[in-house]
Amino acid sequence: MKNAVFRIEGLRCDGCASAVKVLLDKEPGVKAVSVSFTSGEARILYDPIIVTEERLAATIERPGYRVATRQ
Ligand SMILES: [Cu+2]
Repeated sequence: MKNAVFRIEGLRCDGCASAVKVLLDKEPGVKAVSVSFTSGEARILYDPIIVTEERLAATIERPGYRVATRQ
């Protein structure tokens, strides 16, 4: 299991953060997600054998948000 922290640009409210969380929760291999509008961060616990960090970033960016940094 791996932990990723993504800094997201474009979240405008708690609803945006919730929408990103719903998308990430649907991704196979994702075990736990928290997305904070206040910090602009997504914290994701995932299985790197099932899903890649690149794919998670693409999922966040699909509705138009931008992943600024990953760690
Ligand atoms: Cu919003």
